[in-house]
Amino acid sequence: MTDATDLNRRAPHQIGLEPALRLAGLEAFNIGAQTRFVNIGERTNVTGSKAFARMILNDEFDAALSVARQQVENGAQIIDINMDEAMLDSKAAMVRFLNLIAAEPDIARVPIMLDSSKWEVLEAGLKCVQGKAIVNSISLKEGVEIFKQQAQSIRRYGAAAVVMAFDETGQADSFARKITICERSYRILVEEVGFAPEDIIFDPNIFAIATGIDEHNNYAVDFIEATRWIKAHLPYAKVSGGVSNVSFSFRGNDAVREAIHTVFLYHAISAGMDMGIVNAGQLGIYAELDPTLRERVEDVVLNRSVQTANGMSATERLLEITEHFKQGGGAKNQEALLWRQLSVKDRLAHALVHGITEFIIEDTEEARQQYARPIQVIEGPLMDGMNRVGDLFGAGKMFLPQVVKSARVMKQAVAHLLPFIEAEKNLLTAQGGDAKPKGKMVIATVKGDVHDIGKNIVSVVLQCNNFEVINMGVMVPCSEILAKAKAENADMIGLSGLITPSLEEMAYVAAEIQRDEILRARNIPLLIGGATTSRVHTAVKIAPQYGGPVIYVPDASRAVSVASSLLSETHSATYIAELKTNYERIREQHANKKTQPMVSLSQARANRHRINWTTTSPTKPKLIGRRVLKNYDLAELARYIDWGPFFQTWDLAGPFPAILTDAIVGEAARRVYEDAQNMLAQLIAGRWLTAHGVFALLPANTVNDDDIEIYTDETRKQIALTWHTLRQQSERPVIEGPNQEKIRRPNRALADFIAPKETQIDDYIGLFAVTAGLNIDKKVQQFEQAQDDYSAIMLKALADRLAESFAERLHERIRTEFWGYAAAEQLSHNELINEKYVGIRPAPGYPACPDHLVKQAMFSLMHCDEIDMQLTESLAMLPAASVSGFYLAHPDSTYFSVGKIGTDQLDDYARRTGLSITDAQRALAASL
Ligand code: B12
Repeated sequence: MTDATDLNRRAPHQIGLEPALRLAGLEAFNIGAQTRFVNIGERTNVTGSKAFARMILNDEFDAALSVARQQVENGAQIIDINMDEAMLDSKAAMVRFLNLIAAEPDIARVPIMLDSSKWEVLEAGLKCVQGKAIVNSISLKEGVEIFKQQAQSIRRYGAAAVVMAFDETGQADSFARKITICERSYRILVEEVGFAPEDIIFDPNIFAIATGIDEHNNYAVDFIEATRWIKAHLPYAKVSGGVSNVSFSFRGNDAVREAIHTVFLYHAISAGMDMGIVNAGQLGIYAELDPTLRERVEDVVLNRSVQTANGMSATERLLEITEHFKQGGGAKNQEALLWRQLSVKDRLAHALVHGITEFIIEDTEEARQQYARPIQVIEGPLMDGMNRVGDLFGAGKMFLPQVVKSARVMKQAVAHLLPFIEAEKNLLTAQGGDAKPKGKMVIATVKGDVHDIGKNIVSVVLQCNNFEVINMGVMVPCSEILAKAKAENADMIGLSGLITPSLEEMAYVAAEIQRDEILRARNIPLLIGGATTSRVHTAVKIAPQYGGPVIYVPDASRAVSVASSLLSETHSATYIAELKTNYERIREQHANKKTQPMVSLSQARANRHRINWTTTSPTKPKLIGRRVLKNYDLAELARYIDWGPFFQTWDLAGPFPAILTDAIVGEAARRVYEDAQNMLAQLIAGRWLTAHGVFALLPANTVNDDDIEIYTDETRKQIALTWHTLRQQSERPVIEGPNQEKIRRPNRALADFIAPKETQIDDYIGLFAVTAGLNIDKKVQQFEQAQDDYSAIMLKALADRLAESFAERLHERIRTEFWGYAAAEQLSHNELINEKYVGIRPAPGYPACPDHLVKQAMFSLMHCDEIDMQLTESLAMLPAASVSGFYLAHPDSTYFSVGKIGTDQLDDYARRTGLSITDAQRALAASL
């Protein structure tokens, strides 16, 4: 073996900066000697995740992106991307996915690990990835020459490399082979290729242990020891590995696998392992593992020889107890109440972490009697428990529904203590003993917007983390938000919104804060969140209105770290400075962004979607006119629920029903789903909500290219409503037709799907508005008064689901019954969700019709007031759980995105609608 000092001498000169593995996505990420273990997200890997592979194979890149996003949100600091699947064009898939990621700043901020066994895939990836990536992997497998060529390329592309302990004779499985190959690779790379040693990441192979084959027993030890050796002898090199391999023999027993990963990492990290591809959901806390399990797992991982009377091996001893720990197994259930034997402090912590309210009052009372003052119960055990919840959430080890449940436990405990605290309030004030919150935020959904859930979730999560939150509710005018922030001496203002008109209101609030001397002088931070907001919009449109910090916050979990950074005494200044530089860069990138080539409106119209109207005869609706459906059967609607978006509300990403068995969020998803089913049953039985709907089926024709005239009756003389649709103006791609001819994709407008007046064909259109949110307030208030935000949020989420399922069910009845153009249709639940029916129901605000204005005319045509639905000044609908839209029946009709439009279309739209250019600009702001 080489003398290590030899290599040490060749270590690069130190010029001030300690050499670190300097990676970057949009943001820099340096891994140096002091960096703690770096976790690499493993779920965007088709070989490791069946769900991800399915998405890619089905061309569902949007869903695949959400997997990447979720990993980053759950704390992955690097994401590993692998497209090595036999049925795929791996190179094309890699390039496409990387390009999609590049357009998502929330994902692209972290560095990418390009993972493939094919060099051409890795190189294609290197060509399009931004920042400094890692190539996973190269090795001596195909000989020195190829190894050197690949390393030189990687060096030219400026990436780092994972080097497998693999040579011409195979993969290294013993300590000796691992270190021999790593050392040889290191020498070639550093001395012959000129590769920076800090850019080398060794993967000395993690293999499965406890397989029953004796030769495998030392695999974990070999890896750990090789890691220790590499860190001591190969300066600046890093060590990584795929952790889940180690526990492969225990597939199907997540509890034991988790324990093995935890123990293995504990020892490997102590030996110097820098990073690993890990499933964060399968990691526990070493110190908290069941002692018997930990000991037996440790015997296996460290290959300790154990002396037992019956001569059992370490593996057999572990196997002996695995059934007992199997998740959901009987033994575990029997143990479920063992925590009741803990001390009261530990019981409170357990209840908080596990969201159990069952014993919270009795435990809080017991604690109160032990402490001198009731406030000490909050400051002591309860805050300790909540801090633990905060840490676990921050580390991606707890998920949103669980945290909201923890908050419910906390609130109930605090509610129990409040009367006692009140009773000694004067005394307390004199002693200055109140628990001091970390900071205070005034949060509101902006004027004209009714979206509640997102903001409430953020409030709960911040409160869990000891921030004081003043939640002003929905539709709050700017002046009230500013006045409240001053009156409360708030440290931060938070704004939320769901629909595009709210974006403008947010920019207005920012400008008003700038105008307000007091708030401006205090440099009060403004946090922006909600479905339509984005980092780019915040940087480009909102932040320039106000000189203080303006921050886009994508989700509740991020809200805590943002708020903490903003208020941190030590690093808020750096944080704000970095933020400003970051947003400045986003503005520059946005300004320099290549705009998609556009065609003129007349060219776009000439390239419309053409329908041969001479061969088409629209079905005349069986019912022409308007129909009101009051008190719709909730049980019927429940059967039509699409559960997919429900999990999104709870920040759990993944397709339904696969999410219920997902390795990371599966358990949290199952629980929240079960709670939803229970509440749904109660809600139906107790008629907690009222659902009303209205629809109208009317004669219609397209006029002047893009306008749909909707007539009061079959004479088609009197216009009830003209819908001014918008047309795609981006230059459309040319594709190959069925006979290899070149076809340009059309520039669509929804008006293309209705027969033009000049064809003299009698065509029809439908309009609808449905709500499932009537009378919700009473029950929500009951929950809130009982300190039960979890149930309040759950009820709103269910009302939203029912509103959407009402839209689905009514559309089905329109097709089969009221209009009857698809009378024989019989589609399954999944087919409905996958829109396998004929026709569409575009809703104003959705991408095919981004203009919200038409809702005014729709509401008056359908007399929505009769079903207690209203519009706000920003055209949001009340109740919040409501949907409105149109029905188009032609088989060609399809959803699309209008995208950006040109000024010629803006002018034309203003002329057609009679709006001023300024008003038209405001209405179409999101499309300009
Ligand atoms: C579920 C949903 C609905 C539900 C529920 C809406 C509701 N009551 O809130 C229903 C079916 C009722 C609905 C209706 C409509 N919807 Co809708 N809907 C969605 C969907 C699919 C998810 C939104 C959601 O609830 N997410 C979950 C919550 C918890 O997330 P969130 O609000 O974003 O909050 C999180 C973060 O943003 C952040 N956050 C939020 N606020 C704040 C504030 C601060 C200070 C901080 C720090 C953080 C923060 O933390 C939260 C928790 O993590 C989105 C598409 C999407 N994928 O986002 C469209 C979407 C929001 N809907 C849209 C539209 C157009 C509508 C309708 C107008 C359609 C129509 N014509 O009927 C109506 C409007 C309803 C109304 N009352 O006016 C558009 C809005 C864009 C636009 N052009 O305006 C979207 C974006 C769809 C799209 N791609 O076009 N919708």
